[in-house]
Amino acid sequence: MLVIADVTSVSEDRWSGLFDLYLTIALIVGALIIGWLLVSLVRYRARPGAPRPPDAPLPGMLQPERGTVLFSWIIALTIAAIMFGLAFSTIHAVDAIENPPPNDPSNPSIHVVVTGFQFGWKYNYTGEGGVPFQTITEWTIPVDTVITIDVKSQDVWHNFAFPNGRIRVDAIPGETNHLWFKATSIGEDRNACVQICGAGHATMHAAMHVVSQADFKTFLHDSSQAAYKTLAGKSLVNATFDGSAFAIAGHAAGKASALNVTNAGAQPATFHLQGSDASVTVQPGQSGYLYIPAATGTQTVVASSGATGTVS
Ligand SMILES: [Cu+2]
Repeated sequence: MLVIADVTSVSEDRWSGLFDLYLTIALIVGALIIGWLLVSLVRYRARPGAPRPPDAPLPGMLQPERGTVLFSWIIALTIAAIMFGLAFSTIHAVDAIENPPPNDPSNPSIHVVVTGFQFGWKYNYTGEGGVPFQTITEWTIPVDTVITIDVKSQDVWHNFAFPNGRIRVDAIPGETNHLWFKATSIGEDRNACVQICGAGHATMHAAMHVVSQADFKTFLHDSSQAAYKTLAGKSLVNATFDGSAFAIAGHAAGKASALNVTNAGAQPATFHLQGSDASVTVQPGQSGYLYIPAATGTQTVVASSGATGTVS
């Protein structure tokens, strides 16, 4: 059975509050206009033999002035005040949509880059040890986690949306738009393109799987291992850490590489590439991967003991 995941974009009441505000104003204005129209239709209808109203305009004649200028000013200023109020609350809501809450242990977050193309969506993740991997027309996210996304397009204008989360954001070539949201229950949802973008627009769907945080860890691990396996087939660099010194064999000049680190020491050790957040922790007797991006010159890998090795 398909369970639709609950999605919170910003604080739900903020969104809903804005929606209710616009709906209420629209209903009041609509009722006034349609009501006045109906009253006028009945009250001022043409009656056989009735005299012509004295101020009825004749062809070629300017509309005679009715009422007072003050009344027009009151109407105009009221409308302006309402528009200012709406603009103010909308700008605040848009700010909240674009700025995610700070990432801390009590409020974990992940980052995904979403790219629209004719006709589908690509989802770019950063995996374990910093390795990039991609899923197409479907993606997986953890529940109760802030998902920050960058939205891009590789060809024409698209619009990334999921109606259940009341979320949509333009995907524009050459630009990056930002968005964050949180799924609050495990289940499925569907992303769609809501900007007509060509012959295949109607098929531009993607499945969104909201899974438990443990299942997401497994997904991230399996996807990272698969990405390293592919990368290792093209460029593999081996390294051994004996607890104090760090030796790296092979080189990776100018191409992205999988660095396979073996921990020959007696303690668990963590390795990271200088200048990057990505790291890998390797238990004694085990090995793990660290991603080395394509770069020219020398790159330094630092072990938690402080020992360094260089990849050139
Ligand atoms: Cu599209």
